[in-house]
Amino acid sequence: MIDAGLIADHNAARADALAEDYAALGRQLARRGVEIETITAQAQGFSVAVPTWGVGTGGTRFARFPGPGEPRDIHDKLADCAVIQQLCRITPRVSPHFPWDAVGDYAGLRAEALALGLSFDAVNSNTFQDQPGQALSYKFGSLTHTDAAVRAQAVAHNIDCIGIGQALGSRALTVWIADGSNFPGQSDFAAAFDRYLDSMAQIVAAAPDGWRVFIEHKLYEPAFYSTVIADWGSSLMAAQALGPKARCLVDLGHHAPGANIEQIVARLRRAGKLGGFHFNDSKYGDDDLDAGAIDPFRLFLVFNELVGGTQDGAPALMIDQSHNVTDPVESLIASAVEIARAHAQALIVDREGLAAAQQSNDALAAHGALKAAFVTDVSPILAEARRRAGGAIAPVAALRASGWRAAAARERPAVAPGSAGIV
Ligand code: LRH
Ligand code: MN
Repeated sequence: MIDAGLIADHNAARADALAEDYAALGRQLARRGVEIETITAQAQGFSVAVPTWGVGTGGTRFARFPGPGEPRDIHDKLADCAVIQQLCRITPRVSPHFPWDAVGDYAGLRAEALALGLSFDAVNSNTFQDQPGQALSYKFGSLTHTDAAVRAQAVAHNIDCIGIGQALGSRALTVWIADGSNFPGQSDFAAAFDRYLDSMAQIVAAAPDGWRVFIEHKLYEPAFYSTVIADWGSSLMAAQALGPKARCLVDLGHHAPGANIEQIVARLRRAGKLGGFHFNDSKYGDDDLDAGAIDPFRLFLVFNELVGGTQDGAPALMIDQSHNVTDPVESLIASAVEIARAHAQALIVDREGLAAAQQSNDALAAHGALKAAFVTDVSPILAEARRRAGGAIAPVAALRASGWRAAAARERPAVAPGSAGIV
């Protein structure tokens, strides 16, 4: 962990400037009828989960270039997640992936996380890779494979993940499958979807009351002609067929360029099926770039659909990124802050003004109501919320000043370059 004294000194050096900026923003918002303390309190209550697979350097199919102090296992990953939470105070939950994070003692892992100030969000299954010693291959699919024995193997793995999740105190399972085809004619679309529903019905039935099973759609990759759960329509059809525990998870990078994701969010909410998010950013495909790095306005528009209105059960907010060229811990801190920024900006939208302009078809005024919130620099609110929660006013600067990465590098053996893939 970072030395608490260092964070205190770091904040002390920045407290006056923050107080000045906070007061100025408070006056600006007051002129717009917004009470800054109300927004800061909501910003303090905001949180987003970090992915265990995101604290190590990520890669592509071409290569992965590990950095210094790479986490060796789930224990190192939890330690890294604890540092992110210590500095930004909005990431108290971790989303694990199995079998990447498999251990022998899950009660012990839960206690270890608790001691670090962390708990577990949705667990993720993995039937998109073959594990050493696995009986049947997922080369041609998993939950939708034409061979019932392969489907049964994949269902069993997901049910195992639910068991692990229960031991960890999680209340949700995220199911993303790579199932699809690379050639027209290779797959019977209807039959594959029916096999999906049959397999998922067994998984949903195994989930305890109060649990959610998230269906994560993705347009393509690794299948490059068709994907069984390719879009929100397929996901919603499945979630509606599978009952109340089944919900749709929106990974921002899983759509065609130009897709109107905020409208997809509005539709899933209206259907009462918006289960959660994997936040990241992208310019072309499933690039898994840092949230808000490419299109922060789109991220804001997604939160604009989340703030206000109702749906039973708030969606699970999680990050899913691959950090190929940055320090993963720095990127996760910066991304969590950008996601909190989009949330805070959505909170200050003049909802009455927006509704009136929409009703009177005053397009410019309606757009202006959103833009006015988006262009407001809410950084003082986010920093003040962090400071009040015991975090760092400038978390990435504090991390760098602490020398934490160098210390991790001294403790953890260097990882040889050479392997490819996202983790
Ligand atoms: C698939 C995905 C899924 C995870 C994986 C690491 O692209 O978004 O959520 O299982 O990335
Ligand atoms: Mn994802």
